[in-house]
Amino acid sequence: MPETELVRRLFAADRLAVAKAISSVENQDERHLDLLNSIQSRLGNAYRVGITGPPGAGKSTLVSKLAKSLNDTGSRVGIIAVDPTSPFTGGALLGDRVRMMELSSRAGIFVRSMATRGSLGGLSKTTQLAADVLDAAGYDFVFLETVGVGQSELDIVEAADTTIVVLTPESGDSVQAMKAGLMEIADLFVLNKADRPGVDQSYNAILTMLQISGGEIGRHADADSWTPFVVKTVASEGRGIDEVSKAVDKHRRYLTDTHKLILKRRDRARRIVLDIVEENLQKKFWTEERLSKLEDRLELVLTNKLSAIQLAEELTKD
Ligand SMILES: Nc1nc2c(ncn2[C@@H]2O[C@H](COP(=O)(O)OP(=O)(O)O)[C@@H](O)[C@H]2O)c(=O)[nH]1
Ligand SMILES: [Mg+2]
Repeated sequence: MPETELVRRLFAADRLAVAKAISSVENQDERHLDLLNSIQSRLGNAYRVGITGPPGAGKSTLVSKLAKSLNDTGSRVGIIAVDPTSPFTGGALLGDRVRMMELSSRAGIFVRSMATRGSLGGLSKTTQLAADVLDAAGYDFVFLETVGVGQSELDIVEAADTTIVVLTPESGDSVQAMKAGLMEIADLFVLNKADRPGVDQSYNAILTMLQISGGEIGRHADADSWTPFVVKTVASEGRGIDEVSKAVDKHRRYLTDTHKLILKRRDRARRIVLDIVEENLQKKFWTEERLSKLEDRLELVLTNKLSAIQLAEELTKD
């Protein structure tokens, strides 16, 4: 498909064009820059929601239920699932596939799973650009699902307007979440698997960690700071999905009313420019000559004749 044709069909939300455009940015092929330039004027309408949390917490289940519910009321929804933990193995995958196929059969829902290995450049950048493609194609919501295990995954959800952290009553979930730095990034907590024992303890543990009491949840409408919601759900049965939708909507209104959405998007744009500049500089810097110099001189570092810092200085000096 020639590029102009691809863009035309992308704007018409042609699914094949959407898929091709995402592959193009994912692989950074020869036309991806032209493509990104062409879609720029169409960006900014999609609302981006990041979903993270421990593996198996029910993120995919929640996202698919949310997507269906939003689609039922006329919204078009794009989903990007990034799974850095073995995307092609494991028991959960078959379920994921089935769920995705079921979702993808709806005209207003587009699902894309992104491999993390082999993607060039920063994963968070690739994910954002893929979200841009969906934005340009007119999707009203873009969900970004990722396992909350490391910094790069956190970067992905920070590319979102609203970030949902999914936890379960399973032992230690909230402690793990705190360790992984998930507590700070959540605008909204979903305590999923509320059909399991220990829900109330977990609920209270989250409130304690957030240092809020039940009465304070959502008490922020015109305040300058946001207090995260904690919503209990049974995603597999569709329970609590509407509450999650409402909470996302409330956070969205909060961001809009306080003009924080525009600041967030400004930060995001800055970060992506910084990422790309860094990548470009690296690409330019690592010439064959410098790479071989690095290899040659490493011997000196290993024999303690030169420190790593000195070698780095040598390389960057000329
Ligand atoms: N009991 C129970 N199981 C659930 C619930 N939500 C999801 N599950 C199941 O938990 C497993 C993992 O769900 P999945 O959405 O793939 O989790 P993810 O790894 O966080 O995306 C699946 O077998 C789901 O059917 C829930 O609310 N209650
Ligand atoms: Mg999943």
